[in-house]
Amino acid sequence: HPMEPKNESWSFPKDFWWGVAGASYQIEGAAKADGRGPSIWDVLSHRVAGFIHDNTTADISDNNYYMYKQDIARVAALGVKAYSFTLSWSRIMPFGRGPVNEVAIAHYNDIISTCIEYDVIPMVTLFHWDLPLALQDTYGGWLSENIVGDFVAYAKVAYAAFGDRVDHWFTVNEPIVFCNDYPLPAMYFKNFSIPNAHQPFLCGQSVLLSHSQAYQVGKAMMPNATISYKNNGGYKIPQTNSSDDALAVQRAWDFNEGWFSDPIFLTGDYNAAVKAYVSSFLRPFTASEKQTILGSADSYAHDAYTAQFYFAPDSGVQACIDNTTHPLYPTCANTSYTYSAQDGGWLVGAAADPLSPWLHKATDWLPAFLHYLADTWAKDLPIVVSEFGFAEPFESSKTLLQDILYDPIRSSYFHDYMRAMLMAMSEGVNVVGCLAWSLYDNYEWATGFSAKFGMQYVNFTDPALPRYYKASFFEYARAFEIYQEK
Ligand code: GBH
Repeated sequence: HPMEPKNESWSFPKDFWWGVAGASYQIEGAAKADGRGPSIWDVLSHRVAGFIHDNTTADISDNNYYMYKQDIARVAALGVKAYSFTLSWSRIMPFGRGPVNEVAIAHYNDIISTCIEYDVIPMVTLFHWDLPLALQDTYGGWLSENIVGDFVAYAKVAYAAFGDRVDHWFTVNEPIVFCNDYPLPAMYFKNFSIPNAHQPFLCGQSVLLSHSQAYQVGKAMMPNATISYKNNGGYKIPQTNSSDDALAVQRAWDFNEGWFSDPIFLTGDYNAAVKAYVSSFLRPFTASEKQTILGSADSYAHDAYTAQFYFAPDSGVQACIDNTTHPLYPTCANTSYTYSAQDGGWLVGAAADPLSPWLHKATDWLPAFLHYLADTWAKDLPIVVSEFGFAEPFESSKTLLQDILYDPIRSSYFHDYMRAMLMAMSEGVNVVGCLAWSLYDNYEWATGFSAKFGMQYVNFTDPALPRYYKASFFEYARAFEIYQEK
């Protein structure tokens, strides 16, 4: 990776795009409208007792399905250059495969035309966790390689319908997260008698095959498009300089980012650590599959929110054992890591369970993080920060509108994030765009509506669901007023 200073002016180049992101199930609502088929998230939110922290569903959420025109207008009004959204697979293909729902195609066509009308670049993700229920019921969803053909067929429908106007595509969002979510709650989804400990890796295998084939098909249909997938994970910092802690950090990279990025960016196959774990139960990739997987991305896209400290357990970093009796998947991925914000002097976000606050304002580590991604995987490919954002502490307990709209910690997160990104760019890291999560408060998966990532507040108690800009949105926009080359 050539480390020539490329950007000594500490400004974003003219063609740098900064945007905002949201995802289908989290924002659309209209869960039963216009022929949408159910997804696994309809089951998780409606049927699985205790699964959603505040017992809410996303049946209505931001009602973006009906309010997208004003949503895009509000984003454009602040000068935002890109809008990243997801297609709902089960809206387009209600059964995950077979008939295409033309009403859904017309809907997304209008979202895309509206973006273009407002001079906002549309960026499309094909899959952000809301798997068509029919595919889960029929063959276990991502657990089965049957999904590969169905995903590629769905991708083709999307490319054919939208590829004339959409140049930026992400196949899947955060496979580390949705694959580790297997097994799904056993009472609510058919049990295919696959050991729990194997399920995440069967999913990972299907993802690598699906992504890489969808990439090839996409490039054949849209030679000028940029196609990638979204990685995720915090920067991993060793707690001490011991060799055991260094091993713990490497283990974490290997079983998280490296699980997908090593095959796609480096070798066409799993890294040695993952391979040792999966070889007894996963078939090896064929030579031609490896060839398809290797290089199947035009950029390195990473959802880069935060950083965490990692350390080895007292017993040292042990070999990963295929423990099929483990109640859940064995956490080969994690060895041990601490969420202790004290170690980094970081502010802690309100994002999750107070016992596992994964989100820290660790923007001071971002330059090192971006260098690591560039040196390890991206090499000469551009880097896209495909999500980043912060949940303002105590926001949920505020009652006055003026207080809700004043979010100084999220504002300083965005401000410092921009500066840290510029620092890395000044040192030669080629970041071409960033997408802030999120355009407004939305359905935060298992946390329901209790964690808020929005740069706009949505009053969910008012049926009109009015939107209001928070201070952080102005701060984000201001960074580009100041730092973007004119
Ligand atoms: C993103 O994932 C998602 O793409 C997006 O949909 C989501 O709204 C956004 O983050 C904000 O959360 O609670 O300690 O068990 C970021 C990666 C993976 C981080 C799951 C939180 C749960 C950690 N996320 N993780 S914990």
